[in-house]
Amino acid sequence: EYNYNNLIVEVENKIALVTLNRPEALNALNKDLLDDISNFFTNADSDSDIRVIILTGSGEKSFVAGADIKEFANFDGHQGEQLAAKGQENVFDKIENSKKPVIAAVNGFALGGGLELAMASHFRIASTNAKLGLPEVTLGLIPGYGGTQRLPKLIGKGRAMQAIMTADMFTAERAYEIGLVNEVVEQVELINRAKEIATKISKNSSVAIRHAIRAINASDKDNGFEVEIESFGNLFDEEDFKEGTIAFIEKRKPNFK
Ligand code: CO8
Repeated sequence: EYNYNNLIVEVENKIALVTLNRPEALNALNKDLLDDISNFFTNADSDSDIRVIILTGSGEKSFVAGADIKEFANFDGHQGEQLAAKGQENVFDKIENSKKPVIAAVNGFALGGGLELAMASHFRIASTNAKLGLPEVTLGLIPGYGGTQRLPKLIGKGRAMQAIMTADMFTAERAYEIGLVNEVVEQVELINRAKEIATKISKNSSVAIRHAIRAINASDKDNGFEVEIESFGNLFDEEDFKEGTIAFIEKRKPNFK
């Protein structure tokens, strides 16, 4: 019943296992994949066959390696701001405000937009090989899909500052210690464990859970997301952004002035 180009959706026992599937780009978020995710969440909200959603990435290496750098490399400030604003509204906020619980099963790299996707989910578990980080400053950008807002909430402001400034990745073990992920399991066990948690949730009152999500999310709202989008857009007009993205595509280190 579900048909998406870049998502594999398997529904069983009221649990939807949603696999982001662009293995050739380590599941990077391009426009088509973002559209698929957005459409899936719209459909899932009113689908009585689905009580819990698990998000994961295809392959054994990557959850999501970020927004698709090749797709936005020649955007200007206006396009960059639009991209971030639309993405936040149509995908990331939609996930966070989903009526059905969303578990991110982080099976490898969760970088940039990939970590932002995991953070927009209601909670995260990870496999031992997972690596999580926000490397946008290496491209002359900042996180544009809510990362500046959600990372400090989850791990504290000082740790988030350091992670975003250094672009360092957290190992799964470290991510667990600081509360970025709730559990770490071997990769072969990851989906089973996610399904086990989902099954437990699916037996509780779905109307109560819907209200719990709404109440827990209610404490978050201020204008931080707007500031992030505006700064994100401004950076597209800077030289560093051109240098950062071109360097990535040319597989060399950027030379920031
Ligand atoms: N975008 C596009 N293509 C990508 C991306 C990406 N984010 N990540 C990996 N790929 C591609 C590579 O280009 C490569 O393609 P090809 O084979 O055609 O050269 C293929 O996937 C495999 O990747 P690598 O060969 O690089 O694999 P490695 O094992 O050597 O390295 C890494 C894995 C470390 C994950 C490396 O791929 C990497 O550093 N990727 C980029 C990570 C990154 O910087 N992510 C942040 C992107 S910016 C972002 O997410 C902004 C969020 C806010 C956006 C708001 C609106 C846009």
